[in-house]
Amino acid sequence: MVNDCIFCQIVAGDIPSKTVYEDDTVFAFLDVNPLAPGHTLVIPKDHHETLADVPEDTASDLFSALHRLTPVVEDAVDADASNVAFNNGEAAGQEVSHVHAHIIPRFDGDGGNPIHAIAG
Ligand code: DGP
Repeated sequence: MVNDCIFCQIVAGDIPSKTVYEDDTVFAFLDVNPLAPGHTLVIPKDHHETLADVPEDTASDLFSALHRLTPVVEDAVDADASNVAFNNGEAAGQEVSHVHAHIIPRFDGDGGNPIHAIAG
């Protein structure tokens, strides 16, 4: 755990969050500034800054969770599709330096592309 990392504190339960999913290595919770209903963040429990820093077995667990959670999140809010994206590094708009995937539900005709919004 990195003490000044918001997401490490969320995993530890020191900062409250709306938990969507949890297992031994992965944690998922609702984004505090949702771009759409159900906007979910999926993170490794261990602190790694970017995707390249994540050990391969953890990356596999992360992708497996994304694979399983994406349709669940879509169904929960009756979405038609979703954007699944990483802002991978500060220059790409990553504001929290604990690697995280966004699952952003999309609805027919909702317009725009939230990837532009999360990338800042
Ligand atoms: P990014 O720009 O990709 O680093 O996205 C960071 C996201 O994290 C942003 O959409 C807002 C979200 N976020 C930041 N702080 C908190 C928090 O304390 N709780 C929750 N649930 N989400 C947070």
